[in-house]
Amino acid sequence: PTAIRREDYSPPAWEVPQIALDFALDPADTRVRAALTVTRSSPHDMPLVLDGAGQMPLSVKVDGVAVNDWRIEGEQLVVPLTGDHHVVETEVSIAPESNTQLMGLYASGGNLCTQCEAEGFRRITWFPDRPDVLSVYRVRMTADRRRYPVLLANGDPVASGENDDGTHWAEWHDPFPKPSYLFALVAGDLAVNASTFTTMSGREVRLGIWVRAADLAKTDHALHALKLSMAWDERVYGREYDLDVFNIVAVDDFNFGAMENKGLNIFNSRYILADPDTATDYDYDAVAAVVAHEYFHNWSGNRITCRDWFQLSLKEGFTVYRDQCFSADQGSAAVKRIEDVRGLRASQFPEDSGPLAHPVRPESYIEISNFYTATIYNKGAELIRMMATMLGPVRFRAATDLYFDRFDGTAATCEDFVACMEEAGGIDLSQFRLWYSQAGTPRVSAGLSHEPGGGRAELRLAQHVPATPGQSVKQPMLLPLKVRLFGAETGRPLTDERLILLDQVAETITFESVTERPVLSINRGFSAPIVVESDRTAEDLAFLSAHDDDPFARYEAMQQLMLDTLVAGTIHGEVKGQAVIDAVTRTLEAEGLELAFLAEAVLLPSENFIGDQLVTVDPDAIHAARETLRTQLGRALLPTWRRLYAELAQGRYVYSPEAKGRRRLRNVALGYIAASGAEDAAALAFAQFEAADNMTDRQAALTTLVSSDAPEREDALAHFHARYAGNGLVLDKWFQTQALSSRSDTGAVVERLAQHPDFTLANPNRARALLGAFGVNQRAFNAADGSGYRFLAEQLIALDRLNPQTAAKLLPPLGRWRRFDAKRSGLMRAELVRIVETPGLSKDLFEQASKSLD
Ligand code: HT7
Ligand code: ZN
Repeated sequence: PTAIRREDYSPPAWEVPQIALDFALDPADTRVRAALTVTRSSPHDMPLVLDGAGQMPLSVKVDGVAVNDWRIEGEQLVVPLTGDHHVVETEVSIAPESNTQLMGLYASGGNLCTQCEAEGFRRITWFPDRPDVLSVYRVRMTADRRRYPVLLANGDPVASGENDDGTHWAEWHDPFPKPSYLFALVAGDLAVNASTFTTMSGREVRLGIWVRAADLAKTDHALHALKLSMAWDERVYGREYDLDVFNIVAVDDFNFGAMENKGLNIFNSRYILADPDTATDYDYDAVAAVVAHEYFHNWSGNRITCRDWFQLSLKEGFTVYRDQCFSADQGSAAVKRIEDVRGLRASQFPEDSGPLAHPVRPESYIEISNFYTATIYNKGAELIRMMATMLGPVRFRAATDLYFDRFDGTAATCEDFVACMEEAGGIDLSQFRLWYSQAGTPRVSAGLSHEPGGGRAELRLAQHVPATPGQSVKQPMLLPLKVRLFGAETGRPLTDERLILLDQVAETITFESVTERPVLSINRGFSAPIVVESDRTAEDLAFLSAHDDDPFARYEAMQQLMLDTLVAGTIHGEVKGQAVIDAVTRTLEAEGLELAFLAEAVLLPSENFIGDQLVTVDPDAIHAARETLRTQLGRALLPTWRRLYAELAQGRYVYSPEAKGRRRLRNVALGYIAASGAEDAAALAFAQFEAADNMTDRQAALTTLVSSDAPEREDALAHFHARYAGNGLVLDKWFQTQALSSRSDTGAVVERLAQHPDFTLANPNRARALLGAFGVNQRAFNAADGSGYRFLAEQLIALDRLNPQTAAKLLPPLGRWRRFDAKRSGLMRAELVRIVETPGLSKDLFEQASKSLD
């Protein structure tokens, strides 16, 4: 397969200002007729080149006349044209029911739906399937009336009617020019949760969330989140919704979380459906965040789209930043920041230090679907956040206003966005642009010295950006670091918070009038997505975990203390946990901290994150060290955990920030009671499992039991499976919880689960629940005999035949081979070679596996 390179971009030779699509929908044979109004974009003599995906045109007409001088080149249809304006018509036949890739038009749960980003539209009809060709769409659908009573497409409905042959039809029109990746249609038997929203200029928008009738009661939370999002975007960014209707459809088979198609968002049902019995607090939050994310794309993505796919972070990074801020405004901003940073460290940092590292604006790709990554999304969001930090809220808003006004209706670039930040923000971002082009997580070393007599403190900072594939030499970056000093004796702040813009390889910052020994609080709020290596002692970290006024920095100090303890324990085989025990004790006793914050603060870093700190990952030693510290914490604080467990019990389920915090801390307490080895732990967990009136508590109890040897384990799993038979989203939890178990037999259990009648590779959620969770279970996946590697490789090869995108997304755990001992490395590489050499492999999986071998 060949690579596409950013530097080869050239504007489209032909524009398509309008397209009329006519679908005769049928699962086995859908006829698609497309009429493209095409315009030569500049003086040239190039033919019209349309993208397809192997389908044969049944007919081609130019200006109403059938032609036969067209040709197929590779996967493209080439049509010679003489004038500057023509209407080109094509007809194709496609079979949605056999579309297992879930790209283009496909069937899910008896309904028909589309997924076009990034390059799915070419699987529907011939078209210049690139994001910088913007067209006004008119869509007509005809389908069996009984089987597909609901017909939806982008934009506003224009007309509908019935035919004599049992079919009916509907026509939709979207007045906003859009790229083909935002096209969508849905035909199905669906029920709607309908409502309205009045925009800031007083227009009434009809809202609809469409699901199968049995799920209707689970859509209120999503609908509420949609209204909150619409109001938030008006208030915070001045952005108003622009069509008369906004529809969301939930489907069970979906390659991603959701899709922002103009006026017709299509969602993975896991990000729409929520009720207390089936969705955890985490699920509720995720539903709201994804609903907001897709809604916000209406401006950051749809009104202003991307010139080419190298600019993907223009819409994704900015939209993630917007959804993170939205979620922060709904509850605890501190806890949200902690969760986001934890996610970044779990998914983006490993990507940035592994074989698949790439810049936020990549230079080349083989398969664009492989670039919907944590780097594009989450690191991209951190870039926006750093610019917002440097500009401050007023200038940042002026800069986004400028961006939205200047580029509305166009396909823009990351550079366009940064230029607006620069212009309206009045700052020079030349060096900051390196964040878009240089991959790798910068590392900053920080050393603080103090002259006790002179009252001056010096902070020595040095930065280093590690080499990444294709980028061996790096330049120093512009790093916005929020810093503050605290007095070691008094616990009081000695300075204001300072924003240091580190732009050199090394720099010394001076603080005057520092009257007592200072302790350094750095990268407060995680102001830059970097790794900080400081000379702070365990006492300093414990001190900050008790006194820092920035909640993130306080959490961070505790995490660092735990991490240092666990790394030392892994290396030396002995875990000296007293400092952590003392710090956790003080944190739990501190006044005025939110319960959800406490729950985050006292959780140990994950085994993977500990592994990321080590030159060679020893999964068994890491597991042992972490379990030991968990046990020490459990035992030392057992009375506290028991008190919290009792005190935090609540009456009937409510979903509120306060109630969520209580549940979260109570379930952390349950985990520590179990870790202590208390004899009643399994009984306590099982009682909670049985009595729970909500999924958060039920799943937390199940998680505790699934990692234990208690006889209640099997009972709970059987109960859970029986209770939720037929509920796919909850069965995913059943598979996932077992794949994440810390028991030593997890590898064998997962292999057995892959043979379970409820397991299928055809549903991406199910595949991710088992294989994705297993891949992040560091100890189980990295079994010394290589059985985990072999199992994953076999599953991915099988999955690739059905759904290459999903297979490719699950490959990264095999790419960590450089981090392990020689035996494990060899076994992992052997599986990667096996994958690469598989005949008929997709370019998706080929790209991921071959890059992982380099
Ligand atoms: N913009 C959407 C991306 C997406 C996608 C990408 C590849 C394959 C399938 C997909 N489904 C949706 C989602 C988002 O970021 O909002
Ligand atoms: Zn997005």
